[in-house]
Amino acid sequence: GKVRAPTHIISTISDDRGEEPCYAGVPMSSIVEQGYGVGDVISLLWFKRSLPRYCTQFIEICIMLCADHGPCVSGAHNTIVTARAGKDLVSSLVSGLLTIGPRFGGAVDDAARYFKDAYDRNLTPYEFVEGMKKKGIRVPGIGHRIKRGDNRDKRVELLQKFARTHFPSTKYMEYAVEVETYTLSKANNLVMNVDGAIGTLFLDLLAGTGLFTKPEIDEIVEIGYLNGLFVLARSIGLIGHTFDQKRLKQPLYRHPWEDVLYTK
Ligand code: Q5B
Repeated sequence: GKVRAPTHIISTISDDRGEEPCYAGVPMSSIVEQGYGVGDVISLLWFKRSLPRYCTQFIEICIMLCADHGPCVSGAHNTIVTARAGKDLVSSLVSGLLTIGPRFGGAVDDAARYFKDAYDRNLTPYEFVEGMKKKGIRVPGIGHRIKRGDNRDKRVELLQKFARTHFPSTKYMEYAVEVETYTLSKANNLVMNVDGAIGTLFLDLLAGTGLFTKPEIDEIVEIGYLNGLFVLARSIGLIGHTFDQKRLKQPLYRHPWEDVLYTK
C-alpha cells in the first residue's frame, strides 16, 4: 500500500486544497449562500460543528457587547498611547490586546472554571466565596471598577435576558447570580461583570445544546476557549481607537508630572 511520510503539522479545522476553502468541512460558498454570520464561522472554526441559531446569536451578541468600552480602559489606553507614538496598526492593536488578562477582560475562562467547579461540587455561595478568600484568589467574573450594585452593567443584563429567553437552562449563570447576591452583601462593587456573565452563560450554552459530550466541555474549559471571545471582540474597538488617533493626528503622549507621585 501507499506509505505516507510523517507530517510536521496536523490540522483539523480548515482546508484550502479544493476549489474553495472549507471551514470544518463546510465550503465557503455554503457559508455565504446560507446566510451564515460570524457566530456560525466561530462555531465551525473553534468548536468544529454547526451550532443552533440561538447559540450563534449569543456568540454574536457577546462580540457586539464587548467590542469597546471607551478610551479609559487598560486595552484602549495602551492602544491609544502606542498609536500616538507613531506605531502601525498591528503594533497598536497588540499593545492593547496584551493588557487582556486576569484583571481586565481575560477572566472569562477562569470564571467558567471556578464557577463550574463550585456548582458541580454543590458549594453554597458562602462556601465558594469564602473558600476563594482563604486561598487568596479573587472570584473571577466578580467586581468592576465603575459598576456597582445600584449601577449594574447593562451588558450583563442584556446577556442574562437573552439566555433566560432562549437557552434550555441557565443553571450556571443563576448560580453566579446567587454568588453575586452574597458578594454584594460584602461590598457594593462586587457585581457580576461581563467576564462572569459570558463565562457562566457559555457553560450553560455548552451543557444545554446536547451537542457536546462532558469530556468535550471539560476540555473546552480546561484549554480556555472563552477569553477568545473578549480578545476577538475588543480587537474591533482597539482597531477603531488606532484609526481615531491617526485621524485626529494626535501627538506623542506624555503623562503629566503632576499625575505622578514621586516618592522615595
Ligand atoms: N475584591 C475588576 O477591582 C477588578 C474581588 C474582590 C473577591 C473579587 C476586581 C477583580 C476579578 C477579575 C475580573 C474582569 C480588578 C472585570 C473587565 C472588562 C471591562 C473593564 C471596564 C471592559 C476591580 C477592593 C476590595 C478589595 C478586594 C475586593 C475586588 N474584586 N474580592 N473577589 N473578584 N475582579 N475581571 O475596583 O478587603 O479592601 O482588600 O480583580 O473579573 O475587565 O469596563 O473597566 O469591558 O473593558 O480595582 O468591563 O474586582 O477593586 O482592587 O480596589 O478591591 O474588593 O480584595 O478588598 P477594583 P480593588 P479589601 S470586567
